Amino acid sequence: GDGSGLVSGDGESNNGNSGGSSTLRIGLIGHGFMGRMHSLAWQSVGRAVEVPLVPELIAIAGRNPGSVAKAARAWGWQSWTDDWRTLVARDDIDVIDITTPGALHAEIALAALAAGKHVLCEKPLANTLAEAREMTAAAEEAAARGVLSMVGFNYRRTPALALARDLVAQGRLGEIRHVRAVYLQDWINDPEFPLVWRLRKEEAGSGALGDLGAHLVDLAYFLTGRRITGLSARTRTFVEERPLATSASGLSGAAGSERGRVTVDDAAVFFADCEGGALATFEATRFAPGRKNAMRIEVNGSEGSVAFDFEAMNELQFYDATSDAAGAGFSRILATEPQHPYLDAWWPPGHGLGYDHTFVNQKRDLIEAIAAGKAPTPSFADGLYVQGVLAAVEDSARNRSAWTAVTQEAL
Ligand code: SOE
Repeated sequence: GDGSGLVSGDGESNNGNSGGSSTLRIGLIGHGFMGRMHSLAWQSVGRAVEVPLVPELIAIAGRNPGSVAKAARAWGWQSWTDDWRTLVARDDIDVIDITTPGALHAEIALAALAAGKHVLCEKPLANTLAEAREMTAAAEEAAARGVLSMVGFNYRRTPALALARDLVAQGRLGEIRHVRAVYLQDWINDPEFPLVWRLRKEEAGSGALGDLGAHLVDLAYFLTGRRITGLSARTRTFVEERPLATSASGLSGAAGSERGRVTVDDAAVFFADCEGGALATFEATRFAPGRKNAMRIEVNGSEGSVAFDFEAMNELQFYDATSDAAGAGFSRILATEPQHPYLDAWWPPGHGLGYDHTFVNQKRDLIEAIAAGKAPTPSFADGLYVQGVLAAVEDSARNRSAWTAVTQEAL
């Protein structure tokens, strides 16, 4: 089925600027938690922030016709379909935004790039290293035709983290020695929590590793500009069987009476060597009671440190080791001021941003890149690098190896 007619009946586009050269026509694939975030962001970016091209929400695709039709209405899409291929084939769409489970990323991205659409693909880029390689090769070939692509590591767009990156880039931390990164959640701590898609390898690729660890690996690189060259890892699945899900949405679901096997990791821990001699440690888990979205990252350099916790996402802790010892201490920078990254476009000083705004900032960066014809970051090649690290973690954990090199191909 499909809803190729307008869901709103009045025939007007939602920005009043339909078809003009100043619009960017979007097709979104996926209508889960990420589909909702991306819909909100595409809707609001042209209103909240000044952008050179205003997005037009042309169509949304999802596999369940009932809920995709509902999503189209609720989230402001002009039409819907239960077959993503029709979106890729439409000539009134400029950008394909992929928010499906990882199992579909490669197939959709390859089809969209071949059809000449710009692509935004959620993280992690793919479910396997082989898929990520193929996608990156296709993205590089498409870039030569002016077709751009980006992988959706949204946390790069948190103002406090972008500020941390600027401080490192300005040399305020001196020589980088440590990256200490953890991503802690607790939403599957209950062994009766159902077997949702994020717990099945064929859909998600991996568990806490790819869902949470991927963000940390990307951020360690984003903050320091250094990549991981080798690592040692352990992964664990604490609850091996769970009730099958009878319905699921976002990070919740209803449990049935039958049970099935969890086929992904519940937690991953690894330590790594980075380019330039820094040492990094990582921990990703969904079994940390009380930690809801505690993505914490600290960087220590010869001249100072920065520390961040997403549960206080508007704050950055900064320690300047070169300042007068008697007065030294971590300062708490509120990254809410117009001179901080992204804040030029938002509220008056001090009002702060939330999780959803990281996606609005992401759309802003992508739109600006497309308008300028410049490659956006993070690129598919950056996503491939992360995938190479995830694969090395899995290899190391499987073989209990003391050391696993990160494939140079991905570097
Ligand atoms: C669920 O663990 C989740 O929504 C992840 O999929 C996101 O990538 C992370 O940002 C928040 O938690």
